[in-house]
Amino acid sequence: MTNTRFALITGASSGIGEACAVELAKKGKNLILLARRAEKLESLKSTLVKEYGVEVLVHVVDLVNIYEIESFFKGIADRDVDVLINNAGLALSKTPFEDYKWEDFDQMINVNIKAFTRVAQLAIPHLKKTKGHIVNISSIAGIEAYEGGSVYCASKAFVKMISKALRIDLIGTGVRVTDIAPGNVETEFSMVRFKGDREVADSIYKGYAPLSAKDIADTIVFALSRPENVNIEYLLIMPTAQASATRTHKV
Ligand code: 8X3
Repeated sequence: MTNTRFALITGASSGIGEACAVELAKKGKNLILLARRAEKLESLKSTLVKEYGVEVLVHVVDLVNIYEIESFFKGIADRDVDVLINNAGLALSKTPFEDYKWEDFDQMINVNIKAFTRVAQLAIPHLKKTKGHIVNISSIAGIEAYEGGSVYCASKAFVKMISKALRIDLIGTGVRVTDIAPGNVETEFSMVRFKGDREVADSIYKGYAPLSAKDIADTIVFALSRPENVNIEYLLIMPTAQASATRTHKV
């Protein structure tokens, strides 16, 4: 990891994205951080610049708008990006398929599938130039469907399969592709899914030790720091007390 190169992180203002920004900054990595929330990005930037002396560029991008993604990439055309952490994604609600609000399906498809795909596509020329590394964040939901999870689970299966396809399409370029699939990580994820219902959101993480965003970020830093001939292709990471998407031992 050299100093003129940048790691690009989507969904960088909280959770796994923010933790990746922190852990990479600790390693001296320059960062390009994307999110919707300007204040959170600015405050993260000032902490990272002060604490670790890295260069941090922040961009407020609404990933639902593909034109904003395209215009962002035009703006960083002369930057050397050698890491993409394609992290932005969300679940909205946990509801039987037929009762789901279309707007929730639409939002998940827009962010988890469409934006995810366009970001990866536009990052690839950078990564080919730098022989870089794409880290896609999927989920245990990408390999196990569960009640009320329909489109969210399907969107994460999409991430898993695109990751595999990218490995094939990028073979011979030196670009590495890693799919990190977390289980229960205590972040804003559940507050977003349950639309601000703190009690329900907290109940997801009660009675056992869930993963922290840092646990995932540490693993990502490990994958990124392997020698060039080593591609960690897929890692499923769960709390010790979680054995499947629907089986968590709580006390
Ligand atoms: C987050 C984990 O099990 O809530 O992707 O889908 S889960």
